[in-house]
Amino acid sequence: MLRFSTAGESHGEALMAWISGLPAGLPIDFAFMDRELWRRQQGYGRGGRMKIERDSAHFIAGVRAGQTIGSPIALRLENRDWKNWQQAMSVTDPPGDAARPVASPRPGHADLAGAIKFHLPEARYVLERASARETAARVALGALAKMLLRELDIEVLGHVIAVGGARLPESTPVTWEGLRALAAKDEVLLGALDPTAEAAMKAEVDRALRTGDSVGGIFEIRARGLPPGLGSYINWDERLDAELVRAMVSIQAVKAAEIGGGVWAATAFGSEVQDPIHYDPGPHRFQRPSNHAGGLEGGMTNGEEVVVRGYLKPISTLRRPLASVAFAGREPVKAAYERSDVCVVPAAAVVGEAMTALTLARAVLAKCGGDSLYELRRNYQAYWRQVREF
Ligand code: EPS
Repeated sequence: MLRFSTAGESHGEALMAWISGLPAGLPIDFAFMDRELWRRQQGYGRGGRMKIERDSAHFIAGVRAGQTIGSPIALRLENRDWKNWQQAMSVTDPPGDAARPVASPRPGHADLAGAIKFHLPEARYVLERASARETAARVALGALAKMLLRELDIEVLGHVIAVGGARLPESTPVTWEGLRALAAKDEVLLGALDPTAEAAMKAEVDRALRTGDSVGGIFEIRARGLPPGLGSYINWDERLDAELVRAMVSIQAVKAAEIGGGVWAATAFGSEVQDPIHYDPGPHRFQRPSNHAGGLEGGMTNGEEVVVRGYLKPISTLRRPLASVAFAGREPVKAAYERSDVCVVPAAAVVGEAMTALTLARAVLAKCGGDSLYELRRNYQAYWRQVREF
C-alpha cells in the first residue's frame, strides 16, 4: 500500500517527505525531481519568497545506487529562508523579540480555527504549517509517483484553465504535445495553452496587484495510458473519483474539484452527458466519441483519459486586509498582513499533477501489487492482456 506524509514549517529549518510502498528497483531521475520542484515555484503573481528558495530534494533513506530498494523513502528540502527565522522558529529557545506573532487572524486562512483548536495565543504557529510551502514536499513525492507511472507508460500533466475572470476558450485543443511543451517551458507565465487567454489572465493578476487584492482560478490535470478498472464501485472508499477529488481539495486554497464535465453535467440532460459506447474489432475496441465522464465511471477508470479540475479561491493574505479581531484584547482591527503571493494557480496545477500521480500510483499498486518493479510490470502487463482479450 502506497502511503505518504510530510512534515515541516514554512519558515522552519526544512521540509521532510516520507513515502512507503514504492516497489524496489525503480530508477530515480534526480534531475526530473528538481525540475518538478522548479516548476512549482514558477508563475506570474508569486511573492518575494520564491526569489529566496531554490527547492531541491535530498534523499536520506530508501534509495541505493540510484534505485529504490523497497524500504520507506525519506527526503529533505531545505528552507533557505530559515536563516532569517532561526531565532523566531528556534526548536530550543524562546523567540523573545523575534517572535513575529500573527496578531489578528486572516479571514479565509486557517488562523482562527487553528488557534482555537490548538489553544494557541496567536496564529504564527498555525500559519507555519497551514502554509502552502508544504506542497513542495508533496511535489517531490509526486515526482516519485510520476517516475513509477512513467515505467508503465502512464503520463500525468496539467494546465491552467482560468485565472480570475479570464478563461481558456472552450474550443482550445488540449493535446499531449501541447501539455508536454507547456511543462518543458523555461519561462512560465500562467501555465495556459493559449497565449491570448494567458495575456488576459496576466491582466487579472495585474489588477489584483494594483488593488492590493488576490486572485484564484482553475487548473486541469489529465492522465493518459491507464487501463480500465482502477478503483472500484464495490465500496465507497475504493472509488477512485472520490480519491482524486479528495486529493485536489487537500491542496491549500482549492475549494472545489470536478471530474470531467462534472459541474456542467449537473445542468444538462442525460443524453448530452453520457459518452456513447462503440465497438471496433481493431486494437482500440471499445470506443467513446466523447469523454464527459473524465475517464471515470462507477468510481473506476474506463480506459479514457482521466480529467480532473481543481478550483482555487483567491489567496487569503491580502495587502489591503479585511476586518478581523485582535487575538489579544479582542478589539476590531485589520487582519494581519505579511509577504504573500497574489496568484498561485500555475503552482497549484503542478501540485495537482503530483497529487493525481500519487493517487493513480496508489490505485495501480492496489490493483497489481508488486514488491519490485519487475513484479509490478509483470502483473500490470498480465492485466492489460486480460483487458485486451475481453
Ligand atoms: C504562503 C506564504 C508565502 C508563500 C508560501 C505560502 O510565504 P512567505 O510567507 O514566506 O512569503 O510564498 O509559499 C511558499 C513558500 C512555497 O514554497 O510555495 C502561505 O502563507 O501559504
